[in-house]
Amino acid sequence: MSVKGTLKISASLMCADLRHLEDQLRQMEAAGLDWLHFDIMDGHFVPNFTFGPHFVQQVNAMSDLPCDVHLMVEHPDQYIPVFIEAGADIVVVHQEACTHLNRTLQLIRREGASPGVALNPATSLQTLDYVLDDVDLVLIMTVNPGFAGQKLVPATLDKIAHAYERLAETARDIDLQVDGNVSPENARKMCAAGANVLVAGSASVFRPGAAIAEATAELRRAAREGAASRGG
Ligand code: S6P
Ligand code: MG
Repeated sequence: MSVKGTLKISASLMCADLRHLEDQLRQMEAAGLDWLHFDIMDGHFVPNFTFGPHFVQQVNAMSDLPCDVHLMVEHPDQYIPVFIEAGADIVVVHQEACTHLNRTLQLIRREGASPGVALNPATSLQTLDYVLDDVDLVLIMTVNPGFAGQKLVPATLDKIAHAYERLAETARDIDLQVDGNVSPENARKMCAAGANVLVAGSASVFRPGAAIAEATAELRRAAREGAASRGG
């Protein structure tokens, strides 16, 4: 069995109420959220801008939760050291943004973080065949990256199941992460398909009008039901 079994929920800070960041972080910790998810966008790889390393460093100083940094940028090699210096524990790069993916993943490891690779909805899983020795995490994007609050791309549910089968053939333990419209309803299907790390944003933990603790508990329940239906 080679998808890391443990369910983890990574809270997408892009969807948090940043006017009250310290309070939001305390609520995330109290809710038992596992990781903090930082969406880094450069206005080139995706048509949007978000955070830089200074923000990661500030948040890292305020919380002990692991920092899961999702780099949606061109030329990621230029920025990996500075994000790791800022406190990134996990660095995920896009296959589509890396000319020399193997070299980039090794750079992340050498700089002291856990490497992950992200695939856009339309990117084939075949690319995984050549990098599974170099990653601790595979991220299947379930929306096209760039924005929160989008609809799930339906074909990605089968893709999660196929990725799970592929990871199960390997000797290494690798997390299978999903990102985009991870509502409780979708999380049930995603975990049934084999996902074990959920990025939680406006469809769940930061749903307008819902408390972080209750929304997290609801998401976790749905995820566990999904995993149980698979026998996981
Ligand atoms: C999207 C980004 C995501 C979003 C997250 C938002 O480009 O990578 O991490 O922040 O998906 O969640 P939701 O529930 O609004 O789709
Ligand atoms: Mg993300």
